[in-house]
Amino acid sequence: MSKVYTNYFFDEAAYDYHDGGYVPLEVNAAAPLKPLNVPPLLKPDKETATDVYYTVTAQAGETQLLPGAKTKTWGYNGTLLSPTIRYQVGKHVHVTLKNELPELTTFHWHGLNVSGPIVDGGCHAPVYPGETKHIDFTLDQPAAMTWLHAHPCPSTAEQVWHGLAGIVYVQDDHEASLPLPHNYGVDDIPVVLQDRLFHENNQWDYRADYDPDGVAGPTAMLNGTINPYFDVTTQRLRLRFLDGANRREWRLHLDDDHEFTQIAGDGSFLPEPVRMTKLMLTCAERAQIIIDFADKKPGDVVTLFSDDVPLLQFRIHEFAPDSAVLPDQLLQITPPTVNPDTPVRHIVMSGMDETVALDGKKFKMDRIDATQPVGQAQYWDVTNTNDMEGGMVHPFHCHGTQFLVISRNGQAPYPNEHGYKDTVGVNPGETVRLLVRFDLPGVYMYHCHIIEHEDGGMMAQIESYDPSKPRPHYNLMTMDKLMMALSAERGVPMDELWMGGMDSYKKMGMEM
Ligand SMILES: [Cu+2]
Repeated sequence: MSKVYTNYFFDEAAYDYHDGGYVPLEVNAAAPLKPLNVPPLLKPDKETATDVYYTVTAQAGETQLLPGAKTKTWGYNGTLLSPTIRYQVGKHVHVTLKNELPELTTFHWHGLNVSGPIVDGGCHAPVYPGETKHIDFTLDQPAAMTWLHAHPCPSTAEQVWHGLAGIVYVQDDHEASLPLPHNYGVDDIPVVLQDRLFHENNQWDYRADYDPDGVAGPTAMLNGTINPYFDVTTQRLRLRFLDGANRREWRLHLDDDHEFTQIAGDGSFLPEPVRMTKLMLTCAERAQIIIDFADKKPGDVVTLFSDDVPLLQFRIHEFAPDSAVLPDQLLQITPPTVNPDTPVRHIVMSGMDETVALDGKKFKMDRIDATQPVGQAQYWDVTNTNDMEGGMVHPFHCHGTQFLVISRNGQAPYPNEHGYKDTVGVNPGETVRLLVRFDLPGVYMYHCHIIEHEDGGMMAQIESYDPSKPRPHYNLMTMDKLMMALSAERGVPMDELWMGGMDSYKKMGMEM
């Protein structure tokens, strides 16, 4: 690992700051510097040698984000975001899902290889207000940082905007054996990158901010902290970034182009560490990096930026020297073999604003768009047909699997996407080849992760099936059922019900 990469890899012409509706980040002068909030760890309700039990409650509340009035927010087991959940591979996990919100929600485990559509928690798994549901699963996948978020289509974007997102670590023995910072909250820190617009009285107003190409705000919010700093007390710091924004891309770099090392992406460690000075994340992507502050002394401050806007200050304190060296190989990946008779699946993401579509269609909850035998690897060629001029990077995400990125327009993938991933940014005019295998039968959604695009219909679903068994019947959600429930919960007639994504269907004259 000798080369240091100094670019963001993606096509600059497609960056979000070229959009007409782009909302530039600005430092919010109303908020004083505050210590970065590090979410507490979620404690199990009960744990045995083989099983562990958790409760996750979606709830509404108020959070002190800016001086003055508190902001009305939603969260899991708290008023905003969530405690960090840590799942151990091989352990049987039981989760009680409680909904104390005024309306239905779902609990989607983004990046976990769990069965769809119910345990996965997409749109087919509503938990109604006041209701409690139980799921259980055993994970068999590499160590990674994944996440939990609400996914009731087409109201996913609004619920995530309210605060329904949280960090989920997947841990295994291999990770524990690596010479990495492991001390949660001290040198192993998750960082959820989000942005919001504060309206009168410090409130958020999703509908007022609505943009079919994705809602953004000028104020960066990191783990629910505005203007954060972090006290560095170790030579090496491991940061686990999640782009938890609805639309914003984050182009991260440090003062003076201080070097850092990426060790993991969405779904696993990278096979080899990658040294870099710049890191771009598209929506829902994750990256774990290690910063080595060996050349810094107490009193120094190192700042993390996105483009030219400061996000987070690292205040350097005394630390003990750390001589640990990263291994040249972090993870061995053996790609599954593809049967030469298996056709390549072609997937097209097209459009902008209300015209967004996947394979020329808008999402329909009770339509299964594709099938794939369980356990069988297949190439997926995912194309973004936007023009480079005025087009955008669409982050493609698939539920229930971790895939490998094989190529971009026939060329090698970016140096930092050789590990398992579940979300990949596709440039305008580009075809990204993925190698996809489902390990569990079920129905899984795949979509653009600009959340307003998925709500607006840039989404489809695939059934992974066992060819040796009769095809199961899946009880899929319908738009009528969803709208009747929401109309009753919100106390508004059906024809006055508003969800962001609906506009995109209506303007295109399409049924949901
Ligand atoms: Cu998109």
